[in-house]
Order: sequence, then C-alpha cells, then structure tokens
Amino acid sequence: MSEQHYDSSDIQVLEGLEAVRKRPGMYIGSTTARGLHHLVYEIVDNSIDEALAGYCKNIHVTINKDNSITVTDDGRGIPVGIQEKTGLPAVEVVFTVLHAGGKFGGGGYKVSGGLHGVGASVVNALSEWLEVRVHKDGKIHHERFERGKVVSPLTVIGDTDKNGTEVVFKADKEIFETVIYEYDILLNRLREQAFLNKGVNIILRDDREEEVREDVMKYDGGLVQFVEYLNRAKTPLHENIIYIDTNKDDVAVEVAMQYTDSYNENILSFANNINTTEGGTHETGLKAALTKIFNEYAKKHNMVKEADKNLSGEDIREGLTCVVSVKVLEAQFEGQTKTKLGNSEVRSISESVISDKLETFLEENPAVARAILDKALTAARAREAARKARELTRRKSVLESTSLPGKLADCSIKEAANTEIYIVEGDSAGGSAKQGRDRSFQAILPLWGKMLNVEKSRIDKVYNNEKLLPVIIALGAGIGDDFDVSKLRYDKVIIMADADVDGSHIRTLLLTFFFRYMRPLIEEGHVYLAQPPLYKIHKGKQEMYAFTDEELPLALEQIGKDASVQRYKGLGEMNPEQLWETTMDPSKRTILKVELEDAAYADEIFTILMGDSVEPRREFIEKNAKYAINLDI
Ligand code: TSJ
Repeated sequence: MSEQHYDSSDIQVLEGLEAVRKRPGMYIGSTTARGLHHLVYEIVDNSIDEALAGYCKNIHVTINKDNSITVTDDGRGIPVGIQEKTGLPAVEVVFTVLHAGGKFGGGGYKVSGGLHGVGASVVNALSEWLEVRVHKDGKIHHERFERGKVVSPLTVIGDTDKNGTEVVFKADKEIFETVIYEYDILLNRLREQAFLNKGVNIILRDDREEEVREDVMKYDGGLVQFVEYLNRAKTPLHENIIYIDTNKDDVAVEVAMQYTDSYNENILSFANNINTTEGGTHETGLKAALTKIFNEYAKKHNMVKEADKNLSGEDIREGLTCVVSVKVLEAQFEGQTKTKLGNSEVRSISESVISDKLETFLEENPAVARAILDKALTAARAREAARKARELTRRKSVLESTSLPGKLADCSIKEAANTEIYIVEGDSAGGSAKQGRDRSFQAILPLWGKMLNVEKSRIDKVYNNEKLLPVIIALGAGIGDDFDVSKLRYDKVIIMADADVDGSHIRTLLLTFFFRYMRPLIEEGHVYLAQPPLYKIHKGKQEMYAFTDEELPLALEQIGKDASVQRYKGLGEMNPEQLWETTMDPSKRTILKVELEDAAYADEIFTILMGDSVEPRREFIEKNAKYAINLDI
C-alpha cells in the first residue's frame, strides 16, 4: 500500500501561525483566564522535558510587573544552528512552525505536554511580543517576535559562561479576555509538576507587587511528598506511604498511596505529566490491583467468610489518597477532553506492579491491613444501608408520583428548560422569595436548621438526612452513582443565602454536598450563587442598591448628598418586591456560576474547609482570602 495520506499534524504544519490567531480556541482550549495560564504551561513543559532528558535542574518562572512572563532554565539551550530542511535556525523554527517541538534532538521520553501539546509556536502566535535568549557554546543568542513574526532575527548579543534558555512573552490583549495572571493558579500547576518530576527545582516568583512573592518547589520524594501534601489536612490510618517507582516494558510507573479516615477517595492520575481527569488504563489497572489484593488478603486471613460476597472496589477505596503517574513512549489520549489514557498495555503493567508491591506491603504490615479492611467492611455495611434507604425513596416516588417536599413551592412550567429553583436559607427569606418570585418558572425550596456536613458522614447518613432529602427529591435526578443529570427538574439551581458567616457556611455545606454526591450538577454548570445586595441607598423616591463594599461610595456619588444608607443584615430584611428586584429578576440580578476548574483542587478545598484539622484551615483562609471570596467559601 503506497496510498498517500495526511494526518492532522501534517496539515497543521502547512498552516501558518495566522490560523492560530484566527482560531485560538482550537489550539489552547479557550481565550479565557484558563487559556492565558496555559501559555505558561506550554513554555515550562519544554524546560521540564529538558530536565527529564537529564540536562536541566532549575526552572525559574516569573510574573513580571507588566504581566509578561519569564521562563528560564539551565539546560543545554535550544539549538541555534541552521536546519537543512528549512534553512532557518532551529530555535526560529521552534517558535514559528506549528508542531515543531520534539522534531530534533533525540533519545529518552518526550513526555510532558500542555493541553494539546501544541508548544512554543502557539504561545508565540498569541503573544504581543516574545523574546528568546539562548545561552550556548559561550554565546548569548537573541531573537524577538511580535504576534508570531520575526522582528529581530537571531543574533549573538554577548558572551556567556552558562548554558540555558530564557523566554519572555507578553500575552496579546487582542486575543485574551484577560492578560492578568493569578499567582495561585500557576503555583498549583507548577507544584504539581514539581511533585511529578522529582528532583526538578521550580521557582515561581511574582514581581508585580512591592512585596515579592516566591515559592521554591523541589521534591526529591516525588509522589510520596505529593500524597503527604494532599493528606496534610487529613488523618492517616498508617504512617508509611506505600510507594512504587519502577519500569516495565518501556512504561515507567510511579504510584504513592496512603489511607486516611476520610469517607472519600481521592485518586489523581497522570500520563506523561498530563492530568488524566477522565482516567484510563493506568487507573483501571490500579483499581483492579486494589480490589484483587485486598479481597485475597481478607479471605486468606479469615476477615471475611469464603461464602461472603467480595468487597467492592468502592468500599476498598474509601479513604484512599493515591497518585499514579505513568510515562509511556507513545501515549494515546482519548475521551471528550483528551484526558483519558488509551494504551491498553498499560492496564496489565500497572495492575501487576501495583499488585506485587501491595501484597508485600500488607503481609509486612498486618495491623495496617486490618485497619484498612475494617474500614472497607464498615463502608460496605453503610453502602448496603444506603441502598435500602434509596430503594425506599424510589418506591415511594413511584407509588405517589407527587411526593415532592412539602416546603417546595414549585413553578408552573413542568419542563426543566429555563426553570430555576432557589434553595433559600431560612423560613422568612423563603416566604419573601415565594411571594416575590415569578411563579411560572421559579421554584422555591426553603431550608432551615442545621445542615449535615457530608464531609464527616458516610453515605447512609447522607441518604437518610432530613435536611438533604428535600433537596434530592426536589432536584429529581437521584444521588451518588445513580445521579442522572438529564432527569434534573430545573435548569438552574440557585443557592440564596445571607452574605454573612452563617450564610457562607450554608453555601459551603451545600456545595460540598453537590460536589461529593451530584458532581455533574456542578460540572455541567447548573449551580449558581445568588448575589443579594449589601446596602440600600435612598433619597426621597430615588432608590439604589450596592452589592459590594466597593460599590457603596460609587452609588452614594450618583445619588447625591443626604442619601440614607441601610445595611442589609440578611435576606429576611427585604420585602418580596425588593428581593425580586435585586436578586431574583433575571433582567436585573447578577448570579455567579459555580465552576469546577480543577476537581483535585476542589477536593483539597472542601477537605480543608469542612474537615477537622484547624491549622490547615487557618492557613488556607489566610493565604487565600481573595480566592475564598471568589469561591464564596
Ligand atoms: F520551546 C520553548 F521555546 F518553549 C522553550 C524551550 C522554552 C524554554 C524556557 C526552554 C526550552 C528548552 C529547550 N530548554 N531546553 C531545551 N532544549 C532543547 O531544545 C534541546 C537542546 C539540545 C538538544 C540536543 O540534541 O543537543 C536537543 C534539544 C531538544
């Protein structure tokens, strides 16, 4: 067969960088803040590859005063020689030809990768300007680009006794919705990369404020330190972290795991340094190994009877924190977001290396094995009780099809499209909301009393909880594994609580519940936070509202002198008309959509905020005052 065919990469090489500027989303996912931060990862990934090849130890990433980014490494320096094929310096090709990365040099894994592994040329195309300085063979080579085009060709600008690469770029404000970086977003991703690539020293620095912020991240313990970090606010069941770092059939497998007393599982998986949020064969292999080895151990040591059903994978993973990272030569990424590892050989490789290690660990640590299995057995009993409770509710709703919660004031439209449910804290606010709403498409469900902290409860408690049951039934889409977002009875689920500490607590409890038991509800963008005003300003017949402390002086300025200001202490102080006008009328209100940027990070936040450990919580709130407001936690 000599049929000529082009694959997508051939076609993309033929396209110029203009194509990237025309359709940036195709290359970096989006032009939101998320896409902006991806530019940094794309560049840093190149330095990490150099570190994995064994030539670079230190990577500096700096946010400069003008929100440009500098990335420096002490590797060999991008080659500067003229390429035969193009007649251009290799470094220029890296920045001007799509998919040029990894086309020269050789050996070892080319493993790290950004969102779509598109590389430096895309960053160049989407930058107002970009400069590269290569320290190599005693000379400093410099080249400058603007919006992807060479404006200052490669020249030697001086002598040097170092080797390495420095890239400085400024994201193009014509392309991005915002060109202002968030330090914590970069910090989280770079920390993750430091854990995944042990021994690499990554230094993040923020030069924008008087007070410079800097984090140095170097983890010689690799994934062991990653798990320690993830469990810093949890209570481990055993001290020693189970650790595997091995190679089999050209696949590098690194795994670290530790059980805690939490009721959740937290498994993070990576393939070639990419977070595989959709899972894949490495994760399947891991889960198979856990289920097999723990069940074998339980039988062998008479912790379950031969006739008993096997413990389920879910029960065995309760409380598990685990990071699995594989490096494969030709990773195949599948799934909607290309974050699912497809390589079939990886399943059996990871299952076998993990099984071997885990079996040995359990035999050598019988007390730990017993503690984990006791917990799994309790989890199994709770799950069985939950199943019974769930069947009871299911049967009930089949028998009496109108068994909606008594407190629910439903809307008259019956199709979910364009309808909303307000989950309101307190009976009095609930009353105002019921009177003020547009009953055709707005439903109201008041909540009252103390809400269950699902972070501290097993699933059976959650299913039987009298505060949560009305929420589950009103939404109509089930819970846990049975949750089916297509059955949702409303399009928008809006949490409406006071702008005070108690309100914030209710919001966090509800969000934790949705995150743990109805995650697609958040992932698919159905959850919103109402934004009631903090102040009412009035003078004579004139009325205005201020929704933040910053808005108040502006509002006062507009309305003029002698205005009187009323600070709302709670939703209950507003009459139905005011509540409608300020918070519920779709043509006037603002509502915040709750977004799940990063499920692993969200797990951390909920663990820290809702868990038992006081110190991590205090630290988190101090460090993330700004974040916390954004997240409304
Ligand atoms: F690509 C890039 F511009 F985004 C970029 C690349 C940005 C930064 C900050 C660093 C790098 C980079 C590239 N650091 N180190 C390297 N190494 C190489 O490109 C290199 C050097 C030598 C050889 C060789 O075979 O001699 C091969 C390669 C790939």
